[in-house]
Amino acid sequence: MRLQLERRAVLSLGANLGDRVATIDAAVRALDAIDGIRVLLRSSAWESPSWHPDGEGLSPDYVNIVVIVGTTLEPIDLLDAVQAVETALGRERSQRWGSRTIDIDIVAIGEMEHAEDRLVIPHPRAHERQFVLQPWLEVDPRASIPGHGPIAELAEYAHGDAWKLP
Ligand code: A4P
Ligand code: MG
Repeated sequence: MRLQLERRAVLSLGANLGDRVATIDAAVRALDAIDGIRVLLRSSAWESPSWHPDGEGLSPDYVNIVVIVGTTLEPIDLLDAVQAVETALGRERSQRWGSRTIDIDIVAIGEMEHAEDRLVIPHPRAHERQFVLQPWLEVDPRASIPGHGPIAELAEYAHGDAWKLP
């Protein structure tokens, strides 16, 4: 048997259509069932106004969570895996930044910095988003984003608002 390196990856899950929390729960179960991915930590559900380059609150509010996974998959295979889960849960990709039943973004993979057409790590907008930083702080308050710094400091300046659901 070959030993495979397991890396820690941070995923952001978001939904603003349908039963948002139920879809996010199903996505976490589906991720954990994939060979090469195990869910280690999961934040509470946080709600926030929809962000769009044209303005906030133009579509229904989102629920977001952060999960920390251990993965032996290569980064591009992890992207394929999360996109397969999105598709299985009814995600339609008609419009960038459009409303969605589920979106799964790869926020970070260890200390990796990586940029190609299909995959940019760390996620280029995660560091400025409360809906990523707040749930992430809950599960790993000492984390940093490569190239940007500690998430506790980034959260002091990030714009937008996010509140924990009861
Ligand atoms: N891609 C590149 N890097 C990554 C990465 N690190 N993780 C590529 C995931 N995907 C990555 O994504 C478009 C393409 O990005 C993919 O094909 C992949 O190859 P997509 O999921 O099809 O479309 P998208 O989600 O609309 O684009 P993107 O760039 O992920 O959008 P954003 O900027 O993440 O915005 N408001 C609130 N409150 N909460 C949210 O979660 N999410 C968005 C999505 C908008 N507003 C939101 C939220
Ligand atoms: Mg996305």
